[in-house]
Amino acid sequence: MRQDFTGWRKAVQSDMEGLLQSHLPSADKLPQRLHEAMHYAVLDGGKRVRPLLVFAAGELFDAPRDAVERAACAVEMIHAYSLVHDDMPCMDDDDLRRGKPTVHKQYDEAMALLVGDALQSQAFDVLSGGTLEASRKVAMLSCLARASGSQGMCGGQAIDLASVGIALSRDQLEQMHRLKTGALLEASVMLGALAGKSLQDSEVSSLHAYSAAVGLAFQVVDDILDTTADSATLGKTAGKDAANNKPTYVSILGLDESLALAEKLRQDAHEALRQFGDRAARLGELADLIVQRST
Ligand code: GRG
Repeated sequence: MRQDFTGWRKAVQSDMEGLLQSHLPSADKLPQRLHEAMHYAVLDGGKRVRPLLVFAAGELFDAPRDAVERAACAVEMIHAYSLVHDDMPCMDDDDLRRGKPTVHKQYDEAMALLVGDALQSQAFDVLSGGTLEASRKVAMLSCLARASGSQGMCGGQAIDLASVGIALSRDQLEQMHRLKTGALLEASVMLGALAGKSLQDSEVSSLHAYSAAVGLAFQVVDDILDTTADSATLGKTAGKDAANNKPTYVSILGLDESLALAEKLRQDAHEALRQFGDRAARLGELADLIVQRST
């Protein structure tokens, strides 16, 4: 019988802790302080949304377990690196992440820089391992590289940094978020799929439409939570966007329209999965989770 969604989600989240630990260099290996700080950044925290997307897409396309696990760890390492760098004084300058002091607060700035750099390299090393055929691995490596680089997450971050105090249009805001947050969420779906059986063009299109909807929904909800939730619930500083004079969906559309947009995107995500039928139920449930989350 199919496992219920909450049981499945908790099992993946719990498995991820051991998997990430096993794919990180041991904390007692030289240089111990760097390895310890990498563990601090990655383990014991986070919702693991990106790994959940990898696992759900992997299930849909019958991907081998080891390849799915490697992809899930790789994408989470890239995500953790982005959070460490984003929190640094040269970017968002934050003290709290995942309910703990940020890496540059717990260690120091130089260590935070190195932790991010090393996690990025580690992600690609993990993804290049395993027994999947080489052509598939290359496709997955390329997918993750593009999503993380200047035409994906880093590019979105550059636009974000340049937009402080500037009145962005809704389209400009959307473009920034599609790169900054959406690209890695989309890569999570595509990595799970690429690890499995060959994809037809129509399946690729549906997965892109699904990922685009959940990627944007994730950010709209992030903006909503930034204004409606407190720091203790979020595990990060709430209200930062307004304090930093950053454009958000709530500042452009208002709260009610932002909530309606998140719901519309949730429905778009389900619509995009239609051709897969019940086999894509997990991805549908993840779209619900992303929109209905409270942290
Ligand atoms: C520094 C290269 C570089 C990129 C930073 C993703 C990012 C780009 C910055 C994070 C800043 C931020 C708060 C973005 C909003 C959306 C987001 C990615 C939130 C954090 O992701 P969650 O909610 O975090 O999945 P957890 O801790 O649950 O993994």
